[in-house]
Amino acid sequence: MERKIACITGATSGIGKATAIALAGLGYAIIATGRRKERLEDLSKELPAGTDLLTLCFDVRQKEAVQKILGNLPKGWQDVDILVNNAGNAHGLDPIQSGSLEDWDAMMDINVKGLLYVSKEIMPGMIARKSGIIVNIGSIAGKEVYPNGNVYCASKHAVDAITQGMRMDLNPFGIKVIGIHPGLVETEFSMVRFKGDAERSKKVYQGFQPLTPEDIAETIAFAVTRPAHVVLADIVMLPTAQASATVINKKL
Ligand code: NDP
Ligand code: 8X3
Repeated sequence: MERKIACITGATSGIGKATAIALAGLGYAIIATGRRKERLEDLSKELPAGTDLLTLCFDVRQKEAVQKILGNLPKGWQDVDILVNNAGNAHGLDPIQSGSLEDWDAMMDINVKGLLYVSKEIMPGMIARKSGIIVNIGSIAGKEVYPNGNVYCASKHAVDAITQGMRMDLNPFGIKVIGIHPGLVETEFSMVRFKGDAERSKKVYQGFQPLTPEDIAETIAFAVTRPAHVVLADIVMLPTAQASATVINKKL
């Protein structure tokens, strides 16, 4: 049987790494991307023995690098069956009047434009083969806006809109497009948002049980293994203690 290939962006930590492990567990050959080379090199030790792995080190903001690397995948790696657009982060949590241009650029360039650059390289093969699955990692922040979330929420609302648009435009080609929108998942996300402030990051997940990256990965694995005629189009996934972006039952 011909092997199936899953490409996961942002596979060096959190949800992306857990997804690489979960899909490798289903027998997929894995293309794992990210900027941290050492993390990519270490990934092979965490995947099931015998997993075919291709690691690609690049920044999704760098349009030319994305085109060069994903547009010229090595022989045997070109027919990507599943693309998981996961690379992304929040940068800062500030009122709109005091947010920084650097943070705004990072969120729009990585979460929105990076997802588009990557998809642009992978979609043609799926269209030609009339098959494929694209999983876009949105957020509860793409369904609601919360105080100080402004630009991060905008970037994730854009991911939600792009996901809906992809589902329509790729519909004639039998390509499934799945939006996954998690609430609070304990990863390196808050360390990035709060620029390495470990105390502040830890507090985000205190007093309740957050989701784990493995919870999300398990759901992605379930979603991509539905029968050919079924698409789980849009999944909002919250910790039980979370009722909305802002309503969290914390027992502190
Ligand atoms: P992590 O910080 O643990 O992981 C983020 C991943 O994205 C890393 O692998 C990182 O790799 C990669 N990444 C970030 N910036 C770039 C870039 N410029 N180029 C290439 N890769 C990049 O966070 P999560 O696992 O939590 O986040 C994954 C996705 O899930 C994001 O899209 C996030 O918005 C979303 N999400 C997270 C939630 C949460 O509560 N944690 C909830 C809802 C959605 P590297 O640094 O090596 O480049
Ligand atoms: C990550 C979840 O609530 O911090 O997208 O925006 S939240």
